[in-house]
Amino acid sequence: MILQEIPRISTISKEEFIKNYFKPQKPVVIERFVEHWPAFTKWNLDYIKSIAGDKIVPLYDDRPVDYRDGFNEPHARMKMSEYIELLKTEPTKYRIFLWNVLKEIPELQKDYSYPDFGLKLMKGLPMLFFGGKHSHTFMHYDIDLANIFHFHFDGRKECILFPQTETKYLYKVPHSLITHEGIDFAKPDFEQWPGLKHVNGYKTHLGHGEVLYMPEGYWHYMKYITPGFSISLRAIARNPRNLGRAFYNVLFMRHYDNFMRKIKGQKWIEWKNKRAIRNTESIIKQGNLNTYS
Ligand SMILES: O=C(O)CCC(=O)C(=O)O
Repeated sequence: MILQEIPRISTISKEEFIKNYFKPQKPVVIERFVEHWPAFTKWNLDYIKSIAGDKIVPLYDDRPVDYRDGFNEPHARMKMSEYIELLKTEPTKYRIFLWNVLKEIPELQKDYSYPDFGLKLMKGLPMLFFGGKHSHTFMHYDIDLANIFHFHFDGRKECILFPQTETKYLYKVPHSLITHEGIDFAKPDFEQWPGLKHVNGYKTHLGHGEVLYMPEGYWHYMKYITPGFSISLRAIARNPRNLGRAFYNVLFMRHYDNFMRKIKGQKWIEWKNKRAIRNTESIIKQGNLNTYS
C-alpha cells in the first residue's frame, strides 16, 4: 500500500483549482481558505453545544452491518449537549454522520459562505459530521459520487483516500458503498488482506480551518485523532459515467439492498462480504500487479 501525502497549498484561485485539481481529479488540502469566515474563530464544540444543545442527534458507531439496520440508519440517539460532553470527557465510537445544517442548525449558515471553486455547489446539502477521539468511518464513497469539499473544525482528523481505479484491490462489498468491514485501514493486516499490498492512495491529517478536496467518487476513511467536527459542501459529479452510477445508486442500488436484507436477512450480508473477498482474490490471481508493501 502506498499512501502519498496529499499536496497542501495555502490558498487557491478558482482557475488554479480547476486546472490543477478538478480537471485531473486529484485531491488537495487548502490550509488558509476560510480564515475570513466567522466560523474560523467561532466554531468549536462548546459553541455548537450553546446553540444546538437541546437537539436530539442521530449517532453511528463502527459495529458490523446488520440486516435489521436500514441503509444509513442510526445506532443511537442523544441530546447534542450530552453527546458533546461525552466527546470531551472520554473516547467514544459514536459519530454524527450526514447531518443537514440547513434543517438542523440553520443559524450556522451565518458563519460560512459558499466558496467559488468554479463548480456549482449543491446549496441544499451542507452536511455536518462529528466524531470522538479514535472514532472512525468505514472506508466508503458517497452515494452520489460528488466532488466534496470537507472543512474541518476544532480537532485533528486522519484521512485516507483512494481513487475509484483502486476499487478492485479494496475488497469492495457488492451492492453497497463500503469495503469489507473487517479491514482496519489505520493499521492494515496485509496477510489477511493481500489485495491492499497493491493499492495506491493518499493520506493527510486535517486541522482546524483546513479544507480537503475529494474528487468524484473517491474512497475515504476518516479517523478522528481528537474530538472535532466537519462540514462538507458538494458539487454534482461531472463525469457522465460517475453521474450515471450516482443515479443508479440512488434510484436502484440502495432499494435493492434494503429489499434483499428484508428477504434474505443476515445471509445476504454474509454473502456480500464473502463476495467482496472473492472478487479481490480473483484480481490477485490474475497477477501482473504492482506490489507496494
Ligand atoms: O468525517 C466523517 O465523519 C465522514 C466524512 C464523510 O464521509 C464525507 O464527508 O463524505
